[in-house]
Amino acid sequence: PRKPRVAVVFGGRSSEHGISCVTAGSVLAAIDRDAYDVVPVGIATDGRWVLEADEPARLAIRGAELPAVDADRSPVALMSATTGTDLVVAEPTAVPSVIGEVDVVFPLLHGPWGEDGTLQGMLEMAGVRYVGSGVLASAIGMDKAYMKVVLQAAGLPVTPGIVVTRSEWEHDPVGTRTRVEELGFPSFAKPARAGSSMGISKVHDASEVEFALEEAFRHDPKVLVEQSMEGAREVECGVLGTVEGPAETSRPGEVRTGGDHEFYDFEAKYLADQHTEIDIPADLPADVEQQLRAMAVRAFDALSCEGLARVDFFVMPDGALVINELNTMPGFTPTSMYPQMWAASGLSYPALVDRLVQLALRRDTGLR
Ligand code: G1L
Repeated sequence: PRKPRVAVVFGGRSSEHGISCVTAGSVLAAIDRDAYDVVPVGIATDGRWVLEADEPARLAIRGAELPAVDADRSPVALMSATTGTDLVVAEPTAVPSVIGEVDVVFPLLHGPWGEDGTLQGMLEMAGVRYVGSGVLASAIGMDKAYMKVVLQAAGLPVTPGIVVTRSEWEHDPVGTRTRVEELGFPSFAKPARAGSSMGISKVHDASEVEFALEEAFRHDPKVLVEQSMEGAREVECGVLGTVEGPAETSRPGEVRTGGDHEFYDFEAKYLADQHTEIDIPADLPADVEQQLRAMAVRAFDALSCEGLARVDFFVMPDGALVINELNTMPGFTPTSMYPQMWAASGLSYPALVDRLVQLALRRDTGLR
């Protein structure tokens, strides 16, 4: 029988274009070529889908320079191996190179419009299996405000917070300010939907509310203000789906940010920053680790996640656990937290990639 054809789709029209390309380079280098037929598909920053070069090395970081998809390469059309549906229709004038039927898409990006769930929806419509969470979990995973609602409804401990919209701030600045003050200081103002940690700032007192909200509104008209969990440690946990039965968890890892970094920012997260130290496995009492791992699976299930998720916790000085957030599309280079936590749990990066593709191949598309 022919090998399953895996399309690694990356790039995209989001601020995380470069990170996505670097991640694709890692996946392309690690995926088992004896088991799969691999096709690299790039989405340029202008939204064009192209057949990328199968050269993992080209997609590496050079100095501080992030790689990008080459929009001048030939346009590409993907077709579902199950339904025969064309996935991408190039401009009418372009003659796309049809790469043939695709069995699985490995979507290494946020949705084509910078919002998650969109690409997953397109794949659902066409009947193509894909790695990772479906439409709903991907969309919730992208919206910190809805994520809190869902986690809280499942009885999981979350950081107290409020949602502030730009229109509320414009029409009722006094009322908005009061709500932020009632939440207490210090707090964090965060864009509710953003691919990364950009636009987040710490609000130490009432004098900083305006600046923090304006800064966050630059990224999203919906902002979440959350109490700062002072004195908490930041501990993350990898969750990985199984073919049957409950999802599995990795050993947890701790993220320690240096003094001048008020939060685990974009740079620290993606570009191996000197100010950030990671500790895997995290130094936690056995009972706290056990509780944290059980809670990570509950969070994964609360959002109906599939495939994988990274669940981020605050561990309070008394050992109490609070969920900070869940990421359905975590950093995924071999040095990123999620793959590192699995490596420390006995699952190598190539084995992790293979497990995710295998889970996707077994996915029920509802067809046939
Ligand atoms: F497909 C997976 F496995 F679900 C998946 C998708 C996306 C894993 C990790 C990611 N991560 C990224 O795409 C990114 C962090 C490089 C940019 Cl959002």
